Amino acid sequence: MAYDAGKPNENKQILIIGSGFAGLCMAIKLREQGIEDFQILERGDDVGGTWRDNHYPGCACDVQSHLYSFSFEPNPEWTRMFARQPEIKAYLEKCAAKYDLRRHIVFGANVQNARYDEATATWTVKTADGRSFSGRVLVSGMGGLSNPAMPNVKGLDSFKGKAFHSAHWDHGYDLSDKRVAVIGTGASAIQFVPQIQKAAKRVDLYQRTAPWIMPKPDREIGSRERRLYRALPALQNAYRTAIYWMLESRVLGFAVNPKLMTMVEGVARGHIKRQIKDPALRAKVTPDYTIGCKRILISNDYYPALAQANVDVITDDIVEVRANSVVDSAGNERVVDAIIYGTGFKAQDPMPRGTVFGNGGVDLLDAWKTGPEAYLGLSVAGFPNFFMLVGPNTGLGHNSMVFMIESQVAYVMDALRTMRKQKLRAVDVKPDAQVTFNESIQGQLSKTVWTSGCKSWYVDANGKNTTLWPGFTFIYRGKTRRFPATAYRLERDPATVTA
Ligand code: N01
Repeated sequence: MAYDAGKPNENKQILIIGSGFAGLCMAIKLREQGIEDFQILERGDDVGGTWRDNHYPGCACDVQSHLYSFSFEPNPEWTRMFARQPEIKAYLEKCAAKYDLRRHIVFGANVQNARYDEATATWTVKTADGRSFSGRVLVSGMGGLSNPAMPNVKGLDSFKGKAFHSAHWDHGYDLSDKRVAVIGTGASAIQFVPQIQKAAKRVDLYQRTAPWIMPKPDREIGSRERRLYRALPALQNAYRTAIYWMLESRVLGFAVNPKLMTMVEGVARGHIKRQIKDPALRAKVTPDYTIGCKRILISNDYYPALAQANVDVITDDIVEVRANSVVDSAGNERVVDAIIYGTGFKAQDPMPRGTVFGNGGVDLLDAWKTGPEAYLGLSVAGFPNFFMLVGPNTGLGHNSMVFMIESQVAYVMDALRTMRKQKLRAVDVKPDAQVTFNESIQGQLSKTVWTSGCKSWYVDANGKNTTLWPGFTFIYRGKTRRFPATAYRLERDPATVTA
């Protein structure tokens, strides 16, 4: 049967994995085109993706909310320039309600694996509870940062106190008067450390690499301004556009002329100097790599929190965790009640082995011998009708991911239109199109600040950047505006082929 966008069907034509920004955007655009025969498989019990899972104290967006929201669904009610997690989660819930998406979502559907069957051109998805779903087209909206990473430290399991990852925050655990070890100083940790510092008796902050941190241009959005946005949507849109171009201009430093980053570094150094008086602490938190190589963080309360008497920044490596303590490479053993892992996500391993199987039962990881890669970050040769939203090399270090997601969803929509019009049952990107595309972006990436010599989750163990888009997002938008059928192997539906 050819893909038919018009007719609702008992057997779902499209399966979407995940109901975060990506999965919801896909579903909204399908419904806008009158396509109802899709199902969203969601492992959690609510929508929101990363904004449902990450609810640690202080969790907020580090992209301005006017831009970190759907272009077609502006929210005049944001109460801050950089909205906090509860507001972003509420925004996504509101979108799900407005577009009546919940009836399409199967909650508690934790995808174990997805297999493509060439004979029937069908994807079959199995969930952890033994259920099975099938569809012609599979869209992954799983995101690159959904599986928490734990450090590889001796004795981790022997710890008898309280321990949790920032993505699994236990709000039931009262940190008052507790001695807490925090491992990691990335985007998540710099948001929760100032919050827990106020309550905890001690915070031992284990910093492996100091992050570069810029002042956060955050402010409240008062009721008058919100009224204005409600009355004049064009005004909010103009603001959004201005933010977009302001953030986009950062590509000039990141990817066009990394020497420009020296100016930015000056601002970050000034931020340290203004907020930390102690020279020893200043030295500890000053990074020794080019700014921008790792994600630039923004905060106004992190450095002041580190300067408090109950915080100790420890730069010696952790060598062992014992039943009630953490031991560092200088031989210090510090007794703690709790360990909080701010150790990030498995960004280099977005789809673990055994998850996605394409033509001939090939595991996606076997197709990815030199690390994750896809044509436009969306399609992988040998994996027909499979589209990845927020796939390889489409992450950003400088602008809003929602912009990339909308570009990708537009591409998938055009792919579906092409399948319907041309009566295709399968589209499979040609290997040479994938190779040419990836050679081109790897060439561009080799000249960027992200490969200037630091260790970050952007690059894998071999120094290959498999996560970031190498330049301007409007270029990506241009490339994804149309589904390029000539780059794909097209399979006509046998039912429509006449003798
Ligand atoms: O994780 P990270 P995150 N011993 O990978 C350290 C997004 N995000 O959860 O730098 C000691 O950045 C590790 O050290 P090092 C955003 O895209 C967005 O904070 O590798 N330390 C690092 O300091 C972000 O980039 C928002 O040397 C160890 C930290 O753990 C991404 O999520 C908010 C260690 C991990 O930092 C991930 O952020 C929050 C060890 N063995 C997050 N192992 C927004 O506002 C690891 N580390 C949109």
